[in-house]
Amino acid sequence: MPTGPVPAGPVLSDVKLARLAGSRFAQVVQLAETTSTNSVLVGKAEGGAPEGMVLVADYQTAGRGRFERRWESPAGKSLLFSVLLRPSREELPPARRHLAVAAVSLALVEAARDVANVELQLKWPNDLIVGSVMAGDATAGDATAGERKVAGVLAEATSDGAIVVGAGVNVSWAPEPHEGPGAPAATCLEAVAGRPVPRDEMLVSALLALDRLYGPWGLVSGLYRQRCSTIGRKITVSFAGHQPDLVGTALAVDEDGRLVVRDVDGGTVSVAAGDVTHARGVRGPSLEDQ
Ligand code: BT5
Repeated sequence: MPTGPVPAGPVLSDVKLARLAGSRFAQVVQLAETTSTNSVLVGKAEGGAPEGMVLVADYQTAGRGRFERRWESPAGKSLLFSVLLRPSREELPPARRHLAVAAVSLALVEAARDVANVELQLKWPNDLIVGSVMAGDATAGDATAGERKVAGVLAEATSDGAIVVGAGVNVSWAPEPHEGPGAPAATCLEAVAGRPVPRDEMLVSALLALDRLYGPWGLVSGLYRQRCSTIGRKITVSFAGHQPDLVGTALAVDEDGRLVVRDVDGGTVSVAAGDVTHARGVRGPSLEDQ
C-alpha cells in the first residue's frame, strides 16, 4: 500500500469546527495517524465516550473493511472518520440498526453533491459508487460497465450497545483495480469532479447532513431505497464462504434493510448481510416495476 508523509495539522480548522457547534457532532477528535478510526472509537465508546463523538484521521495503519478486509488509503488523500451513535432501543431497535449505515451513506451522498457536485449511488449494503444505471434509466445496454467504488461504510456494535459507523471516502486517490471477480473498480471524488475537493468541507457537510438524518428513520429508509442502484439488478450475493452464493434479481430493500432477492427458482429470499456483485447487463424488474 502506498504511504507518504503524514500531514501535520488537523483536517478541520477551528473555523470549520465552529460550524458543527450545536449539532450532535461537535466533539471531533483529530489524529494525524491511527490504527483504525473505528477500532479506536469502539475503545472510546466502551470507555464511556458520549454519543456524537467523531474521530477523524489523516492516515490509518490498519484501516478495515467488513470481514477484516483492508481499507487502503495513503496519508492525507482520503476522508477517514468514524462517529459514535447511542440510539435507544426505542429509537432504533437492533433489527433496524442497518439504518445507521444508511444514514451515514446518505449523508455522504449529500456532502458529495454539495461539495464536489458528484452524484454518488448506493450499492447494497455499504458501498458508495459512481457510474451505475439507476432504476428508471434502464436504457443502457450494460448497467454496470462504469461502476466504481468511491467510499465504503463499516458499522460495528460495541459491548455496551452503541454503534460506531466509519466511512472511508477516496478524495484524491483511489487504489488500482483489485482482486475479486465482479468487485467494482475504484475511483475518487476529484477524478469524477475534475477539480480539487476539500476534505474538511466534505466532513463538515457530511456531519451536518447526518445530524439531520439521524432520527427520521422512515425518511432514511425511503431515501436509501431511492438511491440504491442494486434494486432491479441481477446480482450474486456471496456470504464470505459461509453458505453457497445466491443468484437472482434484487427486488427491494425492506424496512429492516434486508435485500429482498428473487432467486433463480422464483422464490423470494431476504438477505441481511453479504457481498453483492451486480451482474453485467441490463436491469431486471424491481418491485416498483411490477
Ligand atoms: C468497506 O468494506 O467498504 C468499508 C470500508 C470502511 C473504511 C472506513 S475508513 C474509517 C473507518 N475505520 C476503519 O478501519 N474502517 C472505516 P468492504 O465492503 O468489506 O470493502 C472492502 C474492500 O474494498 C477491500 O477488500 C478492497 O477490495 C476494496 N477497497 C479497499 N480500499 C479501497 C479504497 N480506498 N477504495 C475502493 N475500494 C477499496
